[in-house]
Amino acid sequence: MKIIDAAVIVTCPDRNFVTLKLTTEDGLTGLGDATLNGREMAVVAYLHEHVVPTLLGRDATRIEDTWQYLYKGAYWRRGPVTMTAIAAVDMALWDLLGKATGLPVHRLLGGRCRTSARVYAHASGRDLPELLDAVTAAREAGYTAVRVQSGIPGIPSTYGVSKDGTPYEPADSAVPSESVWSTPPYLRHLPRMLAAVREAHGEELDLLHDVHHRLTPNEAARLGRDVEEFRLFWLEDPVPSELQEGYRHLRHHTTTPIAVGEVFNTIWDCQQLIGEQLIDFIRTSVTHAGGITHLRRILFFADLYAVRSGSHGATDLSPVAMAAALHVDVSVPNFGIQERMPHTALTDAVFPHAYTFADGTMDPGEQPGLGVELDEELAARHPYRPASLPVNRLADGTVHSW
Ligand code: EZ4
Ligand code: CO
Repeated sequence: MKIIDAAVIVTCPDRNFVTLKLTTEDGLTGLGDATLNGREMAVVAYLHEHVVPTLLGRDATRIEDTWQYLYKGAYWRRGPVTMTAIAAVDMALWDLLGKATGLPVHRLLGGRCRTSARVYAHASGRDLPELLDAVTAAREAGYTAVRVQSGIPGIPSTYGVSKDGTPYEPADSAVPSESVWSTPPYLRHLPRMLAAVREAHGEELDLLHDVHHRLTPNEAARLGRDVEEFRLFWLEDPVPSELQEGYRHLRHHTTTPIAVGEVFNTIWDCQQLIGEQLIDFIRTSVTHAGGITHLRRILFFADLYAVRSGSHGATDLSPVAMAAALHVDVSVPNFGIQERMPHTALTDAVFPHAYTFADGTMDPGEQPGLGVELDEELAARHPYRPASLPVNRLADGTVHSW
């Protein structure tokens, strides 16, 4: 099953997506997501210049060998651009193998371990009443787990909160916009916010919260303790994770479950966090951590240490990635939960897909391969628009983690 063509398709159906499309000599096509939010064209260049020429003529069924070739063979290893490019190839090869064998990818991965994948919704509000309404809407839509974020008194704009009712999209400007941050009001606000949500919505709903890398290990330890009584499902990215040993301090001070990993690209980025049992959930995504092949390697390693999956599922991962994540979710033993931010109707029209949502869960479906197609004509009518993630500063101008 020789690869005879590799096309890189960039489209912006309400937001930017990069898709790799491989074609084999028998006319089968496989899709992979290569979207790296705010750095799309860097991956496009990597694919065009360094990956596509090595794919032509290659046997599409040699998935592991192709992964090793692109990773070890490249000499320069790791990093988001490289690993996203490798991920796209890997996803497309699994898609092709599924189509060639007539099997959905989850069956190639060993078959279902569960009926479907539980997902969590995002709920946000500029203030608490708006947040409580958003949680109500998520529950009415069937979700049993909700990520809660709200505006913080004293801070002009906050990460994770949508503006004027439109779906949250942080990549809001060609040149990065700037936001302002202050940790003390946040640390005061969060326990109050969670108390209000518990008061209004009771104890059964699973609650998650994303700190987005903004605290020091000691600030995070204090926050973890302060919110223990609200029994979070997880506290996400409390500390910038370049400092893996920073999580040891946090871990020793709180039983609040910790989720980390959406910015990781390889198993080596989370080796210590998992091996020392410093986290409860690993959030590596299929697109940014080397594809289905490498994500499974991370999850099997995590299973040894009772760390469960919590795959990143923001709108900046395309429907191809969502499908690939769901095939992994239903087939790994240590699935935890899957993030879901619904794509717009236009994005869904560009990427018609077999996966479905019902009763707070998603299912990859039973179509051969990943179960996603790309409407190239519609995609071409929505060309790339540069968009960057914001940069964050403290009030005195110091650059802070966003
Ligand atoms: O900010 O995917 O948990 N989800 C997140 C995301 C990230 C974006 C960055 O591109 O933190 O919304
Ligand atoms: Co996050």
